[in-house]
Amino acid sequence: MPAKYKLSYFEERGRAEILRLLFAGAGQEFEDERLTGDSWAAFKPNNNDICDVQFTFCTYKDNIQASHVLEKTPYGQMPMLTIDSKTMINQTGAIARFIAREFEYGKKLNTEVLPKYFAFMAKLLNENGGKYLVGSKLSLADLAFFDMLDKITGSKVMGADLYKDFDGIKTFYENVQKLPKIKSYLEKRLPSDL
Ligand SMILES: N[C@@H](CCC(=O)N[C@@H](CS)C(=O)NCC(=O)O)C(=O)O
Repeated sequence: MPAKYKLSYFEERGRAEILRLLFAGAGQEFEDERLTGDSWAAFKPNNNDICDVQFTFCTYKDNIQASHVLEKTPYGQMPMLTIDSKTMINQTGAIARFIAREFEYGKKLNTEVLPKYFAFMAKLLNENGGKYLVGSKLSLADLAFFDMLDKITGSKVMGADLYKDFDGIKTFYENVQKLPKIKSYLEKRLPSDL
């Protein structure tokens, strides 16, 4: 049976909006619970006996405990995602990553969104001679595009075929890497996963 999702947050878009958008973009139904005043006060714990707060991801196997525990949010904050009335996830980033994984956002980005975007960028590059996006020297546009490529090149989610069908974009990426001032910066910069 497909899972049932309940997203709890205040009436605002706030931190929950990216999560609502992720569900909407995946075409996935979810209960969009909006809490205010007393209903939030009842959901927010006033002591630490709710669940093991060391964990962002709490699953309750015991139904009696679950029905008691699921009346409250573990950290006393929202957004909060409840799955099948038995698993609660809090922390916006953790919920977003969970939804993206569940609905294969990485895959769609790679197979559907990126090729369209790359085709557009390849056309721009081509029309401008292939080396820079605008004009005849390095600009903000080039570095913004380079930075995006740099973040996704080598990403496991994007896959090894990232530049398949887009030689011009690969060449652009490598050319910017080789520009002497950029090269010397890249050689010294600190490692980072993001
Ligand atoms: N680190 C948390 C922060 C969550 C947070 O600050 N939630 C606020 C609303 S944006 C909240 O629940 N405030 C009500 C309260 O603390 O009683 C996340 O990223 O989800």
